[in-house]
Amino acid sequence: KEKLARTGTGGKARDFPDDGDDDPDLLVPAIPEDTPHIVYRPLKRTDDEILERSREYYELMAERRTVRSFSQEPIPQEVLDNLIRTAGTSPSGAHTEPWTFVVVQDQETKTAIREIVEEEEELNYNKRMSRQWVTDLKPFGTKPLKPYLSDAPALVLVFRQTHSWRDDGKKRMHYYSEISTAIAAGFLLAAIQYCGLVSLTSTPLNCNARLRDLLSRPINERLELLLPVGRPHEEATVPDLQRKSLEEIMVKI
Ligand code: IYR
Repeated sequence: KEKLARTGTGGKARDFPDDGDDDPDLLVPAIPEDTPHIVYRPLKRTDDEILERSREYYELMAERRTVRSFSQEPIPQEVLDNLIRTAGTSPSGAHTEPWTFVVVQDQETKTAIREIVEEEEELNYNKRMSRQWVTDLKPFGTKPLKPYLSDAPALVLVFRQTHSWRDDGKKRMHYYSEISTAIAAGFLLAAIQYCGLVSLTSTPLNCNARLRDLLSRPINERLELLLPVGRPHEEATVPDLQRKSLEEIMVKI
């Protein structure tokens, strides 16, 4: 009855996540059904503290800028570990944690990534992207040449796992893997900003298969983002952009 109630093609409502096919021997949740629920009582803060913290966090995040020119100064391994730990605290559909963060510090691998991305971007800018798209990017000064990919001390490649496998070898569904991975990437960008480093939110077009192979990732993983992480180059500049005002982005009802 529940399935019939969903309208549209194949009995599935639009907005309904891919929920797989019911396998009669698999109607056992991937996480134990009898998982206990425990009391959650985080530190209680006063309204004044909450107000002060909301202001401070906004001011910190408003300072974040995408940087396209990086210093080669290395960053401590423990910092990278903590950034990825933070990204891993993100919420996810049915707690599937559908992400893998590949952190590349090895110079040869960074150079190999740069070569693949530059080769594809050359085609993107000259053939695959529309003239309108290329025109719209002009104010940002982006180019097919990407020195930051070999200069930045670390590259974080964010992969989305479309599904995984249970211990018994059966397929495990990853519901809402796109939005879950996007939220985790947001946590990561916020953590990078909080600790005082910078990043570039890049989405290399058409590089998925080649980078997945280079980094030996399995076929259930898809590259969503490539983030150089480090300190800005001393001469780094950013375009003088303004953000939309609160009134433009918020509707109060
Ligand atoms: N991926 C290309 C093009 C690009 C597209 C958008 I939309 C941007 O905001 C920035 C760049 C590149 O990295 O150059």
